[in-house]
Amino acid sequence: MQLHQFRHSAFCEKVRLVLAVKRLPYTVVEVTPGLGQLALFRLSGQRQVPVLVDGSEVIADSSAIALYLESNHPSPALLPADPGERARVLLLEDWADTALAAGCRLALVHAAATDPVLRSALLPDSTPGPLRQLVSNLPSEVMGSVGEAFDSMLGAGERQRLLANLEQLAVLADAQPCLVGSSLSLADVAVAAQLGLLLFPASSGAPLAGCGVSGIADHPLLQSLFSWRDRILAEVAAA
Ligand SMILES: N[C@@H](CCC(=O)N[C@@H](CS)C(=O)NCC(=O)O)C(=O)O
Repeated sequence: MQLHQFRHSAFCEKVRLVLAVKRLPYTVVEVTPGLGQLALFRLSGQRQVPVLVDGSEVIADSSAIALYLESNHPSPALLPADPGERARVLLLEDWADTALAAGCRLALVHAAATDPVLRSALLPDSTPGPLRQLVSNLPSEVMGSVGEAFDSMLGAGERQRLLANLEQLAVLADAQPCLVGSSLSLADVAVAAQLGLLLFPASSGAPLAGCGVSGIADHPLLQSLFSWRDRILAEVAAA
């Protein structure tokens, strides 16, 4: 199988985690934003990553890919057999992919506007050195006003809502090792993948690993949530 991806996309991380749990071998095709997405459009009829190619099958969208892998490689299962638990997993997956994803993405973009290390590290690996340098050296006055523009997108209310939801998630993760039932599910994988935008895990490599959105990555009430996330990633790696 081939996974067409952006390395630091949370939706691509979600698919990599599903592939790892199921111990499926695959190769990665790093898509260049812009030009590379034209080729992706020709391949899949749309321009977003992730896209999985399995022989003649071309599947776009992380949830569609997860369901495809679940039906073709059912063991180990990431969707519970019990209908009630399965419904809770699918609802949590959808929340992670929509509201949580939007909040995490805006929080990260806002943080990158004011943090040159984060900004440069998030550029695709194929970015030429001089351009990378230029982006990281953008004057702080310019980036400050970009930060203000993002402030109006991620208003105080949005940030408060993200924080409130993360605090509830921390309570849930403190109460039980997995979000639904007693074993790892697609809900854990989808949530863990999005949390990677707020505090980059070790697998992001230098210099991103350990970097994150200040005020969230270092929030005292959320430390147990990030530890839970690290435990989920360790469980996937050991699968
Ligand atoms: N619902 C999709 C969302 C995928 C998505 O938002 N992909 C982003 C990267 S994180 C993308 O390809 N953005 C480029 C674009 O929209 O042109 C999924 O679950 O896979």
